[in-house]
Amino acid sequence: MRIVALAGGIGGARFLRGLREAIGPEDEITVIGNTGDDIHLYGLKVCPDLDTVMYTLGGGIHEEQGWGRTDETWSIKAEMKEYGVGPEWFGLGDRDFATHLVRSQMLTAGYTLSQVTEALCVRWRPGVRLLPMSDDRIETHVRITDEQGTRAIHFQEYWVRLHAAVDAEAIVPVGADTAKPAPGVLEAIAAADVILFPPSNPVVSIGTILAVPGIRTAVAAATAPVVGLSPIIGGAPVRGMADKVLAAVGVEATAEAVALNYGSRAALRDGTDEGGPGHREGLLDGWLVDTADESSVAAVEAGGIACRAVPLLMTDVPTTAEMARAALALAEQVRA
Ligand code: FO1
Repeated sequence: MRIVALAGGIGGARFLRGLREAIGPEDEITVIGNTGDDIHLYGLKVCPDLDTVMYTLGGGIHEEQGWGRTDETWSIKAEMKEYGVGPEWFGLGDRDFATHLVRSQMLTAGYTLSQVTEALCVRWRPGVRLLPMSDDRIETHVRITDEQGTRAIHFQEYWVRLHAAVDAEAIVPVGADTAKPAPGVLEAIAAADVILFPPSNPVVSIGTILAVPGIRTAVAAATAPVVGLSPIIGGAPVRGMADKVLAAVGVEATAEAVALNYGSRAALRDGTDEGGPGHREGLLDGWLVDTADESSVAAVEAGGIACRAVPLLMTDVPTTAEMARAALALAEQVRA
């Protein structure tokens, strides 16, 4: 079975580790990774979500933190500080720096981000095919208003420096409108037997991947069932700032609202989805909510999306593998 998963950072990576446990030897996973969180620092290209997936699946992740390398040291950061060179608020460790050096060196030599990611994965052997959503530069910016006025800042500054403490007014994936999907992305979606949306951020992770022209339409038109897992449990994100960025796009931070915002693919199939200006295709056939949100199942189903309530806290790999099995089982149930 060919499984395609769209993934952000920590939540996506942890889900994929469970998914890898849940599948058989003949199954294969292609991950389409978000690159909207990418940031250029010290002349280097840093790809937090691709690296988080690669390190998590490759056994090199700092487990408690969820990002960065295990057994990390911080000499370069301390040296940069002595030169007065920041940003101090973004933690790049020595071991992690090596990844950004190799990536940037290869990009400067003319390789694409897809080629570089493939090369980095030769070391990490993540057990999945990891594709960036695009080889083109895309950076998510967040519009905020604070004492300095209204301005757009990089997503990493919003999240890491400001801890999402200021309201997000708008989310803009800068560069997405003219970007192309990376080689293999549309082909993988078209050839998939199952498409999964892990419990990643629906706006700045999966939403950004879907913002690359062609990807949203390819998912909506895929022959494979599309099943998502809610990143919202009991009205709050399990981790991260999904509530803040959902508010910016006018969506309530509930498992039900996130599903209905992705929309149902049934409308497309039964012809009630007529298109027109501002039209967005529905994407989901199935949706998993946590047992804490069991009461939202009926409303999601009324929206044309098959819904089940199962435990969705990724406490360890076996529990996460159970979630993945539930997602694959739902995909079989909704297969047209
Ligand atoms: N998250 C933090 O909360 N603080 C950091 O200093 C930080 C540095 C960092 C460096 C490399 C990397 O790959 C990820 C890093 N993250 C850090 C995580 C990252 O900001 C976000 O969690 C993701 O971009 C959201 O998916």
